[in-house]
Amino acid sequence: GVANGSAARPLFTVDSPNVVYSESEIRSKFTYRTTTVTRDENGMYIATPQETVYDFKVDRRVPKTGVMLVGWGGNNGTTVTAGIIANRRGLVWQTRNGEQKANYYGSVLMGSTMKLGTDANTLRDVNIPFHNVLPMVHPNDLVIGGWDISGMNLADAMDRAKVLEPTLKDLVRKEMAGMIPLPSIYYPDFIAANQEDRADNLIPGSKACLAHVEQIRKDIRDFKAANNLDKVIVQWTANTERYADIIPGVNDTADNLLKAIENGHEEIAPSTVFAVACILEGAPFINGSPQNTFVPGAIELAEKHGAFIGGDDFKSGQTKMKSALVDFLINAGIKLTSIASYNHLGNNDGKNLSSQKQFRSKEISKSNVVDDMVEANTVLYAEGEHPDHCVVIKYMPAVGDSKRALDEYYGEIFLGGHQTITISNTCEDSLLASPLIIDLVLVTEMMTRIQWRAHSNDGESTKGYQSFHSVLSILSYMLKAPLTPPGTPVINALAKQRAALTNIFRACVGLDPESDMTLEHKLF
Ligand code: NAI
Ligand code: DG6
Repeated sequence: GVANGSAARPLFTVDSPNVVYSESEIRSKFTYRTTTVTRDENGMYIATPQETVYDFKVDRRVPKTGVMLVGWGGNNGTTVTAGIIANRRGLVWQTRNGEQKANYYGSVLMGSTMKLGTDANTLRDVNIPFHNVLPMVHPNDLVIGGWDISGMNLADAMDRAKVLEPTLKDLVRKEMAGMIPLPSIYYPDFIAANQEDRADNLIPGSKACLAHVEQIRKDIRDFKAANNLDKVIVQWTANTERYADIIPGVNDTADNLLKAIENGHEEIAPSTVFAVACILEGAPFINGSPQNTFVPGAIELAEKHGAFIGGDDFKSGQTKMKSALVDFLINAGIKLTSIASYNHLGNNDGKNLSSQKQFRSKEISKSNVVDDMVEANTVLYAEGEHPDHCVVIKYMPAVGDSKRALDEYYGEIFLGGHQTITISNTCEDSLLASPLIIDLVLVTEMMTRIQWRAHSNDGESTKGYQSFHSVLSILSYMLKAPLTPPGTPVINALAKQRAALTNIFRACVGLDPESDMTLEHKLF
């Protein structure tokens, strides 16, 4: 591994017998405290505190990491690429508001902090950048590449996207003109027919086959070798596909999926072919779009190979607000009874989503995001009761990437009163999504370097270290429809998702979860 950038310089060490540092590792012993609930014969709950002791092992050697984007020439692909170049080179450009410096605003890891603890003297919080909690890759050091069915170079593609200021584009144009997406696979039935005119950079063949899997694997290997990389993470930021039917014998198990690809079955989506190639190649694969890329066979294949996968659908604007606001309202005891969510946008994503089947994929991922919060509040909602919830998306070319999201939240307050909250949210969609792409890469890469083992009660049968589950639900904060290990619950509440990310990172350096009790300020 190559240690580089700010990632190599720790900001703190933990002074505890449970934490041991070596040149290459941080080892921590962490007591995980939970509560198990049962019921007695009268139906009374019995809550029993539980403790499990885990060892965590973090590889401190920061690898040289590459990211390959499927859909590299799209709005997100070009914007995140220009953004990383701008940050790496410390660019400053003129706008009508004055000078603008490159930044990573909108990235949890690069733009937010975590409370490390309380200052021993002043009793004030000591906060450190999230990025410095564990030895992470710095986004400036990422090498970017990828595929697109459009062969346009990234400089022209950035013009096509109409997201960035001309003054910034001028500064990155030369570097981006030399970036040309690799040819990709295109099965026209999966994306809108209105995308056909940009499909000029194709690997031959219009349905799944093993040759496609092999070509993608080779592309990853070649990219890794050409850039002298230790690791490659792949992300789907290509067009939203329609849902694939789940067909027994075709995509329901790992073996059937591989056979179906070999037999050229027409129900295997390009994104699933990419996922399979990445799983077989050992490159983590994240799906930033809403379709069901991870059919059961793909999840089983990832589990079999111990490969990391994550998804689905970047949670950038309307849904991020929703998963924070609904959590707040329902936890405030307000009975939300309807959520009307309307969007219009004019970029290529909007054009693709103007087709019914692709819209349907997005409608699903945008609609299930309040279920866990509603279900958790048994005071306000009877079993099976739900607020009305509808999602509308319209294509309005004139507004380009500047998406408008209009939401009305309507709820019942004290004694039959009502509260109506309306939100109008306007912002460049790709400027919101790009930092999420970065966070997803950084967290995923970090997860490849963390191992754990659980202590058995007798200490004798403690098994060796292993990785986290293949399905990285720790990525939930960045995703609208979080994929979780089969049979485990989906958490949509934004605060819980952030707490999981924060506290897992803390555990890896032997720090307890941030409880926010601040007893030191309350008990004198
Ligand atoms: P875009 O339409 O500008 O870019 C998609 C790119 O994918 C295009 O360049 C297209 O040529 C390419 N493409 C299509 N099929 C491909 C294939 N099989 N292989 C390789 N390339 C292929 O869209 P944008 O705005 O960049 O969004 C990308 C995806 O991310 C969409 O699915 C969108 O729904 C999703 N998303 C975007 C968010 C945002 O805020 N911008 C948030 C959440 C999700
Ligand atoms: C219209 O909603 C287009 C979509 O692609 C979204 O802009 C994108 O999925 C972001 O969604 P959200 O709900 O996180 O703003």
